Amino acid sequence: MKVVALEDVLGTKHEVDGGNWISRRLITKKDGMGYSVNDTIIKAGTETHIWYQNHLESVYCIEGEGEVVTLSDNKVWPIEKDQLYALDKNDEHLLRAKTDMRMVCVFNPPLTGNEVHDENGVYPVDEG
Ligand code: 9YT
Repeated sequence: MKVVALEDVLGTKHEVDGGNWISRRLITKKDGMGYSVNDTIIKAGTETHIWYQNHLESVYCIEGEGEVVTLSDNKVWPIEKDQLYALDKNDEHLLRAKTDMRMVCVFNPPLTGNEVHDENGVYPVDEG
């Protein structure tokens, strides 16, 4: 087994600044788990368009509050500490942070660790 501390990732290439968010990639594809795990801070007052067409993601909010808007139906989903949302249909969405939000994000398939969103809020498929 292994133990990964947040401080092991801070300041490395696996601490990725996406502008509206900073993602600390704790478990990535190379760890061979079949999923990846990030500890992500979403910055207060931001709105981010996200559409993971190539990944499923579960997002567990452990600090802060905000909302998700699913764009297929314009439904607003308030999210607060101790709630998880699962993008089980590759849902295109807006993520709005009212306060700083600290999120534990699990991706299937796993991120390689270096991804930032493209102009459509997408991460590419990892062909490696
Ligand atoms: C919650 C969310 O999807 N934030 C965008 C960043 C992403 N979770 C990541 O790469 O950690």
